[in-house]
Amino acid sequence: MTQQIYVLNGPNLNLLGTREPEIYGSKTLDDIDQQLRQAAPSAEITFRQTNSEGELIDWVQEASKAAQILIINAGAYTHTSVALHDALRACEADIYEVHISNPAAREPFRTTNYVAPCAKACIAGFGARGYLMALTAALQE
Ligand code: CA2
Repeated sequence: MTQQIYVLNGPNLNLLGTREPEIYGSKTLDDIDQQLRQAAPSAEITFRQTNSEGELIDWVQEASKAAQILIINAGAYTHTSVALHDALRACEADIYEVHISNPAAREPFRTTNYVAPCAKACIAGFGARGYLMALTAALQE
């Protein structure tokens, strides 16, 4: 059976590679998408970004039905969204949380995390490489 993998990205991550390279690096979301597809050619990868909380929740619900693995960088919704937390709790896919930066080492408001309690594992602070690390680790589970 072909592995179905969803990679969901939250608000402002469409700006990756265009601003704040000292925090988020120079890779774009398209670069990351390509890198993951090259690393797992036999998997079916659905890679998306949205700035909308409701759309992100809709996609988590979709992933629950369609995928075995969900890799999610929820951006700032990580720190604010109880609704996202509830959707992730109900999600049947294995959830891997990714952050490009290490939120725990930044502003205090980034230490609240509504995603982590729902995740099997979290990778943070390794830059864009964290996505590939999460994918590789998830495929070895
Ligand atoms: O480090 C991460 O991956 C974050 O999820 C990124 C979020 C931030 O709110 C989280 O605390 C940690 C912000 C994404 C904004 O991305 C930008 C990229 C380039 C330029 C501006 C924003």
